[in-house]
Amino acid sequence: MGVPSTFLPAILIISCFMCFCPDLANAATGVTRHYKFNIRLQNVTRLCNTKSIITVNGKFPGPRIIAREGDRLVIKVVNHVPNNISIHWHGIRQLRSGWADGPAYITQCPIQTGQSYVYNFTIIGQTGTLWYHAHVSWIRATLYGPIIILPRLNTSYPFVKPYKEVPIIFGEWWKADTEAVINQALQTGAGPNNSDAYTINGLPGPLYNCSSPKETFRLNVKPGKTYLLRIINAALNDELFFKITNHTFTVVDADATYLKPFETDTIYITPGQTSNVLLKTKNITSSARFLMAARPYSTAAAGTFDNTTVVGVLEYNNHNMQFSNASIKGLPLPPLPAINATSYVANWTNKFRGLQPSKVPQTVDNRYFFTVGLGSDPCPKNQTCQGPNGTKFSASVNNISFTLPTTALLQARFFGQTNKVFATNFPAFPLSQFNYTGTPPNNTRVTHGTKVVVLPYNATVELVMQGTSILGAENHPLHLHGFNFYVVGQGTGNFNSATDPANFNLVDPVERNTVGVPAGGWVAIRFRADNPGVWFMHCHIEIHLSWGLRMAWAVMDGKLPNQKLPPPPSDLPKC
Ligand SMILES: *[C@@H]1O[C@H](CO)[C@@H](O)[C@H](O)[C@H]1NC(C)=O
Ligand SMILES: *[C@@H]1O[C@H](CO)[C@@H](O)[C@H](O)[C@H]1NC(C)=O
Ligand SMILES: *[C@@H]1O[C@H](CO)[C@@H](O)[C@H](O)[C@H]1NC(C)=O
Ligand SMILES: *[C@@H]1O[C@H](CO)[C@@H](O)[C@H](O)[C@H]1NC(C)=O
Ligand SMILES: *[C@@H]1O[C@H](CO)[C@@H](O)[C@H](O)[C@H]1NC(C)=O
Ligand SMILES: *[C@@H]1O[C@H](CO)[C@@H](O)[C@H](O)[C@H]1NC(C)=O
Ligand SMILES: *[C@@H]1O[C@H](CO)[C@@H](O)[C@H](O)[C@H]1NC(C)=O
Ligand SMILES: *[C@@H]1O[C@H](CO)[C@@H](O)[C@H](O)[C@H]1NC(C)=O
Ligand SMILES: *[C@@H]1O[C@H](CO)[C@@H](O)[C@H](O)[C@H]1NC(C)=O
Ligand SMILES: *[C@@H]1O[C@H](CO)[C@@H](O)[C@H](O)[C@H]1NC(C)=O
Ligand SMILES: *[C@@H]1O[C@H](CO)[C@@H](O)[C@H](O)[C@H]1NC(C)=O
Ligand SMILES: *[C@@H]1O[C@H](CO)[C@@H](O)[C@H](O)[C@H]1NC(C)=O
Ligand SMILES: [Cu+2]
Repeated sequence: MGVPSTFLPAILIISCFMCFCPDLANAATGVTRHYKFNIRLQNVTRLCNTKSIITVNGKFPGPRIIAREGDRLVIKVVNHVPNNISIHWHGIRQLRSGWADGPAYITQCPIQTGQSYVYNFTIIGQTGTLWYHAHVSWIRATLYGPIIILPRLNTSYPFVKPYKEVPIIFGEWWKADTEAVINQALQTGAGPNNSDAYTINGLPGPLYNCSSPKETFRLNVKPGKTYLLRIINAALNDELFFKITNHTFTVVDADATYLKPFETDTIYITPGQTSNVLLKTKNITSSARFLMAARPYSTAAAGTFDNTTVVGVLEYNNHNMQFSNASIKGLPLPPLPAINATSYVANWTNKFRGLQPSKVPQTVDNRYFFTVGLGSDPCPKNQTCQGPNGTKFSASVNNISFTLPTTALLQARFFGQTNKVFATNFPAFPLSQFNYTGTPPNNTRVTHGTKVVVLPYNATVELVMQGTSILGAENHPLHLHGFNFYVVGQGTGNFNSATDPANFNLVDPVERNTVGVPAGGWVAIRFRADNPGVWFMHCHIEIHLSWGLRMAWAVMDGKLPNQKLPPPPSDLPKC
């Protein structure tokens, strides 16, 4: 198992997903790895409740994709469920392969029931942990899994070689059908029902009612070894703190880019972010157990989000010891920061520095200032709405709540049907200015539209994203498709264009694909538009995305042949 997949039938490759493919260490680099994703319903029981969920190959969480930097991935996705499906390979740059990016109605029409689509792309210049997830409605609630990118052959990590590597994927579980939850919320205008549990690798742990001992994640470790935890926040709506009692971590990577390592006892991670951290185990010779726990960071009103705690167990020298919920509940919970610990989050973001010599653009061709935040829409005349003051919740960027088109933007662009599908006048600055982090104006009405920003090929972009306090200041983890960006600055309150840029880090900023716009603050990023296509940018809190906190960048082709987007594959789904 794990030899170049071209030598093996697909069925053998699938059985390899759950092991760690030891032979991959010797496999050539630059190979093509084939995967087949059958999207199927699967009955899964959690917390005494059995539910039919959408899965990849019947697995929850989905199977691991393992590749080396430089490899090509060819993933055939076959839709056997009643819902429309599309899959996003979150964080993969998709250089000149925008047709494989995945967001429904942005780069492709969804894969309809009974149809299939082959995602075909290479991994260029990225090593670490990324992930895949469905990118249509709330299907990603159960359809997600890790993408593990190993260094090129004969290249090693810039840190101690880990003894073992372990994915740690946080998720969010509803007993109800999540499609019903989001459809009801959009219909009534109210916030969605809270989730019932958080999960670690699909398991909620013993602090929830009716959790069976099998529903707890257990990590068995040996003493005195270094473990690489590949952490992914796949939760729909919640940023999380994560901690293990009496242990510390060394953070070495964020969103598949290397960091200047730093120590911490508490990880903070937003939906959409990934991070590799080293865990050095203690020199304990007897058997011992420690709790690992995660719970949210939020500044939203109490009751409007799931404030429960998921725990798993770190077990030393455990030779299949008997496991009871009671024995686990007796262990001390690691002391996590307060749920509203905004200062911890601000400090955390400040610790991130890129390891490699930075390619951050030193000069800027195009500057943008976007407000991001919540808002509300008036209730339709013949309806009663359950959002704030009888309105419907909404969310926007520069006061525009983005409407998904009925055909994919990238197809429209490629086939010259732009005018019918989207407008190119997305505003570079807010249309009306106000004290974004002060008392909001009483008219929070937003307009709706399908508008994009057009960028010339290779333009350097600086974007300041300013959080607003409309309906409450919250952190918004903004995710950009098709690029990594450099986080050059952040602050609280309103961005000051006269004084803040002087403090930008243009030396060693972190390079990533998802960054939190701080609650009641701002963040500044830079990137180079070197990837032709149409690239979605959105809040990775799924309910904010559903409410319209999303927009797109249309990056034009360059002059040379290798600066152009190739034509779409022949099996690209149609609307
Ligand atoms: C799930 O359970 C239901 C009810 O028991 C059953 O009808 C259905 O066939 C099951 N689905 C799968 C995929 O096993
Ligand atoms: C994937 O893309 C490459 C490069 O365009 C092409 O050579 C190859 O045939 C494609 N593979 C499949 C299965 O579509
Ligand atoms: C864990 O840390 C606490 C507080 O620092 C300490 O009292 C306790 O002895 C430690 N337990 C173990 C098993 O290391
Ligand atoms: C969680 O939220 C509920 C409802 O607002 C509240 O009663 C409870 O105290 C909160 N629990 C924690 C741990 O914050
Ligand atoms: C956090 O919440 C607590 C109550 O749970 C409150 O006393 C405190 O003022 C809040 N802190 C911040 C920074 O909002
Ligand atoms: C944030 O960092 C500052 C400066 O290092 C420190 O004084 C403060 O205690 C930190 N706050 C939190 C919540 O960690
Ligand atoms: C409200 O009116 C619209 C258009 O007239 C109609 O499509 C919709 O079904 C009505 N909704 C309700 C709840 O009556
Ligand atoms: C609802 O309306 C009242 C009275 O106009 C106002 O004081 C309050 O701030 C509004 N609440 C929201 C959430 O908009
Ligand atoms: C904006 O509002 C905040 C919070 O009320 C206040 O502290 C700040 O002074 C205001 N800024 C301006 C420029 O009015
Ligand atoms: C909204 O604000 C404007 C001016 O800021 C004021 O004239 C108007 O009365 C306010 N409306 C409500 C409903 O508070
Ligand atoms: C992109 O622009 C930079 C200058 O900003 C230039 O050095 C570089 O050659 C350009 N790259 C391409 C591929 O055009
Ligand atoms: C699936 O997508 C097609 C094409 O956009 C659309 O016409 C159809 O209504 C969708 N079906 C469902 C069940 O959402
Ligand atoms: Cu958001």
